[in-house]
Amino acid sequence: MVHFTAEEKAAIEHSWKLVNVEDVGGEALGRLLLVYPWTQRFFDNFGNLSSASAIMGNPKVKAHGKKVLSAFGEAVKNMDDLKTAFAHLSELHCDKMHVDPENFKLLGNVLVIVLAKYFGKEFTPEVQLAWQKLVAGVAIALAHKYH
Ligand code: HNI
Repeated sequence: MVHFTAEEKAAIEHSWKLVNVEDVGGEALGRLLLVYPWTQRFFDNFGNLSSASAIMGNPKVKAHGKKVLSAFGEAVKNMDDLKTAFAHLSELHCDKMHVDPENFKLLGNVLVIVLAKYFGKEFTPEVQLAWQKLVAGVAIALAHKYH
């Protein structure tokens, strides 16, 4: 299980307050679709994903990215028990969406990179490490109910 120090929790809680879930979530999902194009098959109802600018400007990508990143808000509130917090979403992604859980790690890593871009110098190595641990914990929790 991923364990967070008090400093890591404080760093995540502080930086989370500064995150615009629509901008960061939209960019993270957009980059996932661009960098790992096979992930596009889960979103075949999203319309035009034919180029980088189409993906990054697609309102459905933005809206869904916001939804996904908002769910990270639950992770920020439940750092001590991510498995319980994400049990329902894990079942949904397994049984309904059939998403290969490897993709959760990809999205998490893309998210850390996008956060680094938004925060710039404030994304110190300590803050970055805390976020890396959080996205890893979320990926594990989302994979937990797979069978
Ligand atoms: Ni994901 C729906 C959260 C990663 C594919 N996803 C959701 C919803 C949330 C969510 C919240 C809305 C559920 C509902 O309708 O009740 N997804 C998350 C989180 C991660 C994640 C926190 C973090 C790693 N999802 C991914 C990845 C993929 C993915 C990596 C595919 C590559 N998700 C989906 C699909 C849906 C979805 C597909 C349904 C979309 C739709 O049509 O509404």
